[in-house]
Amino acid sequence: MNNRRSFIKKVALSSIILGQNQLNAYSSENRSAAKIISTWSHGMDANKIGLEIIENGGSAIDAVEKGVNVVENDPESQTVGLGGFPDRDGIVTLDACIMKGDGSCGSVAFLQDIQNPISVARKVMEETRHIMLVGKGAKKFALEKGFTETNLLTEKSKADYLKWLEKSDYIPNINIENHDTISTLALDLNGDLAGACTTSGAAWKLHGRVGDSPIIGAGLFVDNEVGAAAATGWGEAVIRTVGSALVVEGMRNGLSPKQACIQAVKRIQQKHATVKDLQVGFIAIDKYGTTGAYCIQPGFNYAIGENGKHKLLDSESLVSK
Ligand code: SD4
Repeated sequence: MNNRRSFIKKVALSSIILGQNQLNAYSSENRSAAKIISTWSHGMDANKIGLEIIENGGSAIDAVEKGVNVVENDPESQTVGLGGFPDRDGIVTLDACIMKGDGSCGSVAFLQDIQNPISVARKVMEETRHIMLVGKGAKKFALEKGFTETNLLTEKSKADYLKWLEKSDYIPNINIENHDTISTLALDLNGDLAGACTTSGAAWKLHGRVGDSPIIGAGLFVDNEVGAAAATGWGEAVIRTVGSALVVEGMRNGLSPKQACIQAVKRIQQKHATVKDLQVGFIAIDKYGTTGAYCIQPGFNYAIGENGKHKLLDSESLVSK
């Protein structure tokens, strides 16, 4: 080999090695120790439990499940689990899904009388060859796995339902009864990502309606190679645009988590004649622990936990205040 050729080869090789080293340095410098992000103010409660798990070396999947369990168990939270608003027939039906960064996932939809749908979804993921169970089958599976039957309709939600029945208007209120799904995303010390999304869905929905929250790719998507994203808000708009997968693909193509959330919100805008009465919010985290969020209407907030501390942030929105 002539000298010039061998010199060029050596330079090319060393720059590949240097490039790789720089990349590694970038990864480790940018990797947050452990981080968790959740939708809405009740995300603070989920994050407190979840962050403790990952900061003590536990897994992201445990953090997101145990975190959202807190909100599912809270009767005051009228959009998730126990105390969730019923559908227009007065029946509480729950949707949830869970996903790990390696692509494993589980989901339940139209589940009734079981307080912790996210934990049932985790059992579907870990103990079956399937991804999604719905309705009676999901409940049967949950009971077989030791979950107990619970009346989820609290006196408070029943009273709200009876009041709604007086007029039976079906006009979703932005930022009120339709948009408090708890979605939590976590990055653990091992560098693994996981996400969970659980809800009683849109209040006063048609009996049988399923939203985006149990649909992998719509309500939630997680990929260890890139990042994770989750949605809250009007599920029909999120399903139509495969919202959370779109956010993750945006990050895969080089967008920051926030830019990727903006892109997904703009896609929703493109696909709807108007976003005047529509609220959707996205949260995202990349594999280095950088987080971002974006929504259509002002009023969406999200919680972040890292380094033993917690904060609640207002999301920027497409529509200005
Ligand atoms: C749904 N995305 O069922 C959910 C609604 C939500 O509190 O965010 N609910 O469409």
